[in-house]
Amino acid sequence: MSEFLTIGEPIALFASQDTDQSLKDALNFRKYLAGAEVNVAVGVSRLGHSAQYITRLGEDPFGDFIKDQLRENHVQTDYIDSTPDYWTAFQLKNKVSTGDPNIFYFRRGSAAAHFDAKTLDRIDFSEVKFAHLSGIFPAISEQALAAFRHLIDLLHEHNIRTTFDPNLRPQLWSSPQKMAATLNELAKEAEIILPGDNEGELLVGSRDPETIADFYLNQSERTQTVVVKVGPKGAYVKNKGEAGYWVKGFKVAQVVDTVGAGDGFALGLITALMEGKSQRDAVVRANAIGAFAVQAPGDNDGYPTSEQLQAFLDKNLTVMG
Ligand code: KDG
Repeated sequence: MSEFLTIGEPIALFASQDTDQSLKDALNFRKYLAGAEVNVAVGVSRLGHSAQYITRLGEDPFGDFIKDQLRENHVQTDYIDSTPDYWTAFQLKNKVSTGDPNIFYFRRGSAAAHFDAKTLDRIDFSEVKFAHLSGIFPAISEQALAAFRHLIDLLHEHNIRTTFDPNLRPQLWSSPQKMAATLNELAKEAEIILPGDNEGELLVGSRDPETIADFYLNQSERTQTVVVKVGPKGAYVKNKGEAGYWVKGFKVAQVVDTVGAGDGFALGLITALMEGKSQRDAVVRANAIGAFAVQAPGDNDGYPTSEQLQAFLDKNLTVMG
């Protein structure tokens, strides 16, 4: 039983230690756990909430590594099975002094892409308060997309509040049009949508936060809130039938790696809402965890414990006034 659940593809990440070297030339790598949705599960658990992560692993050293990492991070694994027939995914990431790193995936035909939807029928939803969905899992195969739709039906049946992060990965889709059409249709099923302003261009043809928010609020009865992530500037929030508002981001001394910030944002929002905080405070926490994430080299190693988060908020909210 858990308060939170998510489904995704976990990845063994090899992050280069050689600054500004191409992936071809880099020689030194460190291994981490990655994958957008598993990042969220790890961060939710680090803040003291029970989190269930659903996936399929290969019976291989990466699968074993991921199981160990989940155990170390106290993420529940009741709905993870493994198969000898397909490999667990892995990826390479380079280290850059500015901007976003290059990422190369080895994930086509992975174990998670062969996820068995029957696993979902075993889920105990009785304690689940929130589910987080992202646009990556439905992109990895038709089988994963069908399972994703089945999970959405189950979440609706059990009246579970859902966040949806489009998490664009154009390399996983046959065309940008197919990506936008499928993700916008899936977004209709979520109460809260978390796009980035840079994703707006491909999804709704605009980077303007209000235009993006209005698109999603108008396309579905179910969607009540859109929170558009606008990098270090913070986030633009709009609820159905209300005027939008901004929540300022936090300044960070040094950006080490931007990957994982969006997942940090999602888990900050979700945990705060699960704890009954106001929406504005939840977005403040979302921005804060995004700031933690960009200061660490792995995708989820920078996420804070509750004590670290509180200390950061005490210090920085005073400074911001
Ligand atoms: O959001 C961060 C993730 O993107 C990263 O941890 C792994 O690229 C990844 C993916 O597709 O899940």
